[in-house]
Amino acid sequence: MGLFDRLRKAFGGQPAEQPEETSASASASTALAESTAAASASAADSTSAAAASIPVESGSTAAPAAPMDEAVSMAAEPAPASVPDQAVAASVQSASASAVAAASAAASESAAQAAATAASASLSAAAAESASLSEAAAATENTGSEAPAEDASLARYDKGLAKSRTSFGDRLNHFLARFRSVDDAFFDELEETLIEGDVGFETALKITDELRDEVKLRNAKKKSDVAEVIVEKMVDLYGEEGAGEDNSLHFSTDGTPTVFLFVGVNGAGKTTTIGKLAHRYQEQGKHVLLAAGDTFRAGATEQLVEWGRRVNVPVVTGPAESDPAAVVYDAVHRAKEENADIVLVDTAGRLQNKVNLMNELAKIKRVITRELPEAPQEVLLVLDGTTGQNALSQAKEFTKTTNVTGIVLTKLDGSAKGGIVLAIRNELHLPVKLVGLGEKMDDLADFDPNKFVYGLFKELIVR
Ligand SMILES: Nc1nc2c(ncn2[C@@H]2O[C@H](COP(=O)(O)OP(=O)(O)OP(=O)(O)O)[C@@H](O)[C@H]2O)c(=O)[nH]1
Ligand SMILES: [Mg+2]
Repeated sequence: MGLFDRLRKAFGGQPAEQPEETSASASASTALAESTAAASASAADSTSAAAASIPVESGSTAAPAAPMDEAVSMAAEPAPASVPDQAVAASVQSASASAVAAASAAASESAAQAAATAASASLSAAAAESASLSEAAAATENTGSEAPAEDASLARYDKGLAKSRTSFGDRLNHFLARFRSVDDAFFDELEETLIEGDVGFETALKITDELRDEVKLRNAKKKSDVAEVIVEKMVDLYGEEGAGEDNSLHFSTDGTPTVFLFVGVNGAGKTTTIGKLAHRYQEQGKHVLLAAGDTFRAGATEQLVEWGRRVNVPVVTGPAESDPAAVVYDAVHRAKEENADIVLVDTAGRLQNKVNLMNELAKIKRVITRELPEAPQEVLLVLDGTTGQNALSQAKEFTKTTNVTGIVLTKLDGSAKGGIVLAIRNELHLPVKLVGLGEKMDDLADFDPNKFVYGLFKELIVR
């Protein structure tokens, strides 16, 4: 079973045959439209259009939406592990809808928390049905003290991906509205639509090629059938490419301090991500140190020091324009002496030129490994999620010279280019490990691939 079917099984179902589920499904669409309305009126229109227009052709019947408080109370009852699929799916949908509605309507904190917690519990139950989803559930359990952040992230994913979802759904709908028959011109245009949707060039070609055969094979003529095959292909390809992918952050195994090195072009969000992560580990009671390895840009050290002050974590600094590797050496040395748990190393996004930057990063890495042979446990490439294809080219550039272990995708809260996640996996084969969902210290979430892809294609998966 491909990822598409597994997600549909976990999150969706057959609305027309199951009255209860139909109302849960309708409430999901309603909640989504409401949440988007809060962000932008025109976006809400197109989101409901995207939610309505494709399923209408598939023959699903509209049903009155469940009142929001009813949906919340449904969500408040976590599904037992052995409940049938349909019930789980209904419960997941309503819980997810409630979480979005509660968050977007700025309802009381506790309501949002309750809905998110219930959604997470139901998700775990539903996840037992599929291998990849149960991995996600296991990862959630393993995070232990990070669990509350994980729960709250469910509502944030929905909200954070609203723009990307609308943008992609719109594009697909506009495209489908233009074609009359499934011919060569159709596939050429589809290819362009997918590239514009930031799924990546190679991915767009691959999907279109596979689609030619699949559409013929299934004799798909109706627009809704073709749309389904398109999304199914995208989700399944994403699922296949992610087999064995490890989205977790790695820590030292021998009791020595863990070191995470952050790299990426200027403005991507390195310093901000370090501040957020420092906050996370500090809250967990870990001994955290920050290393101000960007001595090049004026104000960069001060920016990290300010983050350190805000989240109550010490920062190791050096004079302006001094050797960044010396600052990092000091930080690692201090971490060893103090028996610190984790060192987060900031680096410059730009030096005199690209070669200097790459050489500098290599030198910093050597200094770390000389002091701590297992470290750095992570070299995290920070990419600005609003830049789409540009982020992908940057990533290709960095990975040529630096041994990147994972991606941090920032600014998803304001991005319409969430589709870049498909391209990162399919073309770079690097795991996204963290996502930035705002500028504040709590606006960072562990990346959950299945929740993400569900958030991106929600209306097209849940039918
Ligand atoms: N909305 C939003 N803004 C973010 C996010 N992450 C970072 N930013 C903002 O992006 C801007 C640049 O972030 P920095 O952390 O300074 O980027 P940097 O990679 O350290 O940049 P240099 O130090 O110039 O190399 C800041 O205004 C941040 O507040 C995010 O997840 N969401
Ligand atoms: Mg910085």
